[in-house]
Amino acid sequence: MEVINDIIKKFKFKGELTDCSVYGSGHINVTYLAVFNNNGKENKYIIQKINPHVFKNIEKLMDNIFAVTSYLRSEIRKAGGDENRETLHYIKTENGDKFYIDEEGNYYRAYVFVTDSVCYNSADNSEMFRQSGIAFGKFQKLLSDFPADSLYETLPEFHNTKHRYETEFIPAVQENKSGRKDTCSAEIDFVMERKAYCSRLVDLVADGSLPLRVTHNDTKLNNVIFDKDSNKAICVIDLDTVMPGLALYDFGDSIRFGANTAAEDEKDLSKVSISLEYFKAYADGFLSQAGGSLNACEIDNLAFASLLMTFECGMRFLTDYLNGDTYFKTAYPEHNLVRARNQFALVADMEKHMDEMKAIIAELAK
Ligand code: ADP
Ligand code: GN1
Ligand code: MG
Repeated sequence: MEVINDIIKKFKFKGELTDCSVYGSGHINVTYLAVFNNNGKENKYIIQKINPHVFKNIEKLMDNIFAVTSYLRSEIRKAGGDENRETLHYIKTENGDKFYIDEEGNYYRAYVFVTDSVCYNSADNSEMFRQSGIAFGKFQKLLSDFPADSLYETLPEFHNTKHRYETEFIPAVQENKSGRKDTCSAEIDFVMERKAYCSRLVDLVADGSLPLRVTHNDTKLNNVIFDKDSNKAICVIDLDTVMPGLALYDFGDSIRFGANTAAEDEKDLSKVSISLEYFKAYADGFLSQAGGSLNACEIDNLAFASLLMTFECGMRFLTDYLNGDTYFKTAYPEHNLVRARNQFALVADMEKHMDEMKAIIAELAK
C-alpha cells in the first residue's frame, strides 16, 4: 500500500486519498481502485501496473489507447452519447505524461472509474449477455473508419492460432520447461488432434475472404462495464489489445467466456457447456450493431470462430502450464491446467452443438 501511495502522488487526482486496494480479476495487469474525498464528494480512480513481460513497448501501447479513446470520444459526442461515461478517460501524471515509470522500471497508468458502474465475471441472464454483445458490436462499428495503419500492433499475431500452435505450443511441448508434460498428455493429444482448426481463419484472411478491421481482441464479459441501476452495458474497457484483427475474434472470444455455463476455471467439467440461449442472445446484440458491415464469410464463420477462440485460449493456458506459468496470473500450481481442461471441455461441447449454433446465426442473419 505504501508503494502505491507514492505512485498515487504522481498523478493529477482530485481530493484526499481515503482508500486504495487491489481490484478486479484480470489475468495480466495489476489493478487498484483508489478512492478520494474531494470536498465531501467521492472520486474513484483505477490505477494499473502494466505487465512488462506481456507488453514490450508500453509507450506505443499508451499512444494507441490515447488515439483510440480520443477518436471514440468524438464519435460518441457526435452520436449524442455521454463521452465521459461511454469510453475510458485517462488521467495524466503531474508531469503531463500518459504513464509513470517508477525507479524499478514499473509502468503505471490511471483512469477515471466509471461512476455507478459494475463489472461481471458471469452474466445473470441472457439479456445481460446480449447487452455485452451490443457494447462490443458498437465498439467495432464506432471504430470502423479509424485509421488502422496508425495503430501499433501491441501483440503481433495475437489471434493467429496457426502461429500460436507452431511457434508457442509445439516448442512448449518439446522443451517441457516445467517438467509437467506427463501430467497433461491427454490435453496435448486433444490439441494435436485438432491441428486443422488452427489454419482455417488465417487461410481465409490470406485468400482475401476475411477483412482486417480495428477490433478489441479481448472481449471477455469483465471487459465491459454495466450501469449499476439499469444493467445496460455502458463502456468497453481493457484496450491494450485494440489492433487490426477479425470481427470473428471479438465475437468468438465473448462466446468463449460468457456463454460457458461455468466459470473459465471451474474444475467440475460436468458443469461446462455452451449455453445456446446465451449464444443466441450475444449474437443478436452483436449483429444488431456490427451485422450490417459483416460479409457473408464472416457471418458463415461466427459459430466456428466461437469454437476456435475457445480452442486457442485452452491451448494458450496449456502452453503456459508447460512453460511453468510465466504469462497468466495463477492462484495455485495447477490453475492453468484446470483452465485448459475447462476450455477443451467447452470445445468438445461446441463440436456437438455446431449445427445448432450455425442454424441460430443463419436465422438471425436472414
Ligand atoms: P486486465 O488487463 O488485468 O484484465 P482491466 O483493464 O480489464 O485489466 O481491469 C481489471 C478490472 O478493473 C476490470 O475487469 C474492471 O472490473 C475494473 N476496471 C478497470 N477499469 C475500470 C474503469 N475505468 N471503471 C470501472 N472499473 C474498471
Ligand atoms: C487475458 O487481461 P484479461 O484477463 O482481460 C488475456 C486474454 C485471454 C484471457 C483469458 C493480453 O485477458 O487474451 O483470452 O486472459 N489477455 C492478454 O481469460 O493476453
Ligand atoms: Mg480485463
